Amino acid sequence: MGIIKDRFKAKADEANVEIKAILKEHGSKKIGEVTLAQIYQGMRGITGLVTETSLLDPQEGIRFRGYTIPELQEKLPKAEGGSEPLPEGLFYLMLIGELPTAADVNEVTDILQRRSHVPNHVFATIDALPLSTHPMTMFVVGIMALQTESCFSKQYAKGMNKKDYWSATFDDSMDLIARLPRIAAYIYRRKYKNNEHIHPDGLLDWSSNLAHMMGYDDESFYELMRLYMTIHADHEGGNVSAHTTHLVGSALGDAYQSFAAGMNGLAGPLHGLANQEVIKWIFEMRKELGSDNPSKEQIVDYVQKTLSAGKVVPGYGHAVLRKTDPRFTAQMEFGKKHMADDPLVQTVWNIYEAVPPILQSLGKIKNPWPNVDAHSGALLVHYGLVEYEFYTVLFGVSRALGVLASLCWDRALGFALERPKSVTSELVKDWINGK
Ligand code: FAM
Repeated sequence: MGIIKDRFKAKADEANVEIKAILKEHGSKKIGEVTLAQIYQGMRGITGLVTETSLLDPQEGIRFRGYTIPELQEKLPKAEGGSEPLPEGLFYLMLIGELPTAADVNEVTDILQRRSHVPNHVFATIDALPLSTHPMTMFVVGIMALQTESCFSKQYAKGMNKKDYWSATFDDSMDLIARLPRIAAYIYRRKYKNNEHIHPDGLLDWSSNLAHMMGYDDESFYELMRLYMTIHADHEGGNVSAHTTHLVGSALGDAYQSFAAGMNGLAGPLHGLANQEVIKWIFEMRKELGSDNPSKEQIVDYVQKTLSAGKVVPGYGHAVLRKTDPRFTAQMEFGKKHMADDPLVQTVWNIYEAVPPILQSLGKIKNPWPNVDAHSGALLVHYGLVEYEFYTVLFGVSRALGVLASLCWDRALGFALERPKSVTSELVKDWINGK
């Protein structure tokens, strides 16, 4: 791991000098105002974090270290014969801040292969849960059971010097990323495939190995997994899973504790669980309408019914985006290339035509367009991965790449305990009355 760890340290040392100078010279520069509405309504638009790995523009969508998803698809190294980026390359880019060579990506793949051993007590802990347990609960329990392996916590207990926090966090993060596919596949095979497990294949890249251990060895499914693991990896620092990981890490929680907390955030229906909710909603729609490929008129009626029942249309809207999510577009391109005649994928495209005008007509929805979750399930179902309660686990495996690269940066930049101020409505009233 030496080369990549040394490169990261060199980049972090440079950044520390630069940021120290910025704060010395401009630390008191005001960058925004806060209104009462913002502190009562989810802090929308309040800039309060620094996250180096990616930046989200409301109109343009996500850029990872300045690169859009199409640019990543063009510039990141690919597997032999593949056309989708290897997410190991995106992890390198987010961590180091430079595009990786093919050799760099192979180095990351090798490191993850070598560090992927999962102690048996982790599987025994997952096995202690009832089979009916939600896969995300099994996933978080598995991550916490792995916490016994944390270098950071062991070294902190021995009196680790704060200048070494980054190094222990780097080691834990690489170990955790390496181990997640094994844990995810174990959960999938235990819950859905009679507990029949498949050994990892040491010749496969990180995403393909996950697919292989789940029991999916189709080359185009490998390609889907590479794309899936790339586009879900990061979405700047304020989304619930990234922010939670960062927050718990700011108290010097180790990578396992921090990421487990972030995954509980991802399990929320308004965040990562939406990817299962989308497919559940479409399956319910198809069942009620008695059709595998409902017409646009039928879809419009069903959307109205969903809204009248006081429910959200899953996969649509976003707290920051104000246009179609480029992660949706990347998936639509994949669908057109690999499964244009799939009726479920066509239904996703018909929903994309029907829903935005309806949401726009409500007047209250700031973003009527699809987000990443609106398309992901239909692609997985095409390959037979129909167990939609598992989908957020796949989202979580991918999100580890971004939030753990960020956690390494948090420790390397010596970020302090995060502690924003809260107020009471009594105090708010005093402000309003000029007291
Ligand atoms: N369907 C119905 N109502 C919606 C809606 C949707 N897709 N999106 C927003 N609204 C409502 C929202 O509930 C709120 O209603 P009330 O004023 O009655 O409470 C109103 O429109 C204003 O909301 P907003 O300001 O436009 O959106 P928010 O920033 O509050 O919320 C989301 C953003 C993502 C939570 C919201 O769009 C939503 O619930 N979408 C459906 C769930 C979903 O797809 N989540 C996944 C998001 C994805 F990016 C991810 O994290 N994986």
